[in-house]
Amino acid sequence: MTATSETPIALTIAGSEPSGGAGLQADLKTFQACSVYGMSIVTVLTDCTSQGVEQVHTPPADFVARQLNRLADDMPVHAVKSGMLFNRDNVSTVADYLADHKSLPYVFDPVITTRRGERLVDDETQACMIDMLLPHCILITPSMPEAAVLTARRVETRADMQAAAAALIERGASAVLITGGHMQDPQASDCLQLANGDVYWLDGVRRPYALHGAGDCLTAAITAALAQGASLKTAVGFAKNLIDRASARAVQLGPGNRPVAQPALAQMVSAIT
Ligand code: PXL
Repeated sequence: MTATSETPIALTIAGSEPSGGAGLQADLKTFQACSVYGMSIVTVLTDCTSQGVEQVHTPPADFVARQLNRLADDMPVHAVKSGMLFNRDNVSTVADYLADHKSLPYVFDPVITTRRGERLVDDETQACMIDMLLPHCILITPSMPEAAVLTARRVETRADMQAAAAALIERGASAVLITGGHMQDPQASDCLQLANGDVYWLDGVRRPYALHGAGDCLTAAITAALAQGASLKTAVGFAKNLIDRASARAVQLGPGNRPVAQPALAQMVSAIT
């Protein structure tokens, strides 16, 4: 279906995260704060809390495809992001959808490691992500550990980030944003590299506490801005500014990592737009 409607609509294809700091719940809250109508396809159910994920439950693959196909026939979509896809079936379902919607801006958050760098997907699923999803995305947004796994190289310094981004462009990505939250540096700078080789550093402040879901909210804010017609560079700059502010006001809600200040997001959007 061709995207029409006055109302910008963004879709997240992601996992359920009950504590609401990450996953599709955080995506929907971010879309809402950015004045975008949010829709969600649930890929997996997790038992995630502020302390992390212990178990993942996968619905039947044909039901994920069914949700996506019914939605595609029902309402327009102006931008889409994917989060935790977890298995090969979900990856190929998303790839089929994207092949049918070639002009739809797609932000690919490759959720393949935990915050601590532990692998969440097997080698086959990871290879399918690269083969099937990378060619469709307007932007891929790995963290430093994810960029290291995807490119099989060390990603510890700014130079490493730039080299890993170039390697992902080489493999077919249109643009790469490597988030710098894991950098051993007082700054938490993200590296944006475009297909023409242009590199932009987006500076942010490292917080003295661990965050939960900051990357999800960042990619959701990028997707929301794209749904509203922003250029990629504008969308990334807006989202980085927004999530940096929201990270500064992250509150300890559970015993584990802190979600960004979601209730204040809408007010922060007004302050920067
Ligand atoms: O923040 C990555 C992430 C994405 N999606 C789901 C998650 C998590 C991290 O815990 O649970 C469903």
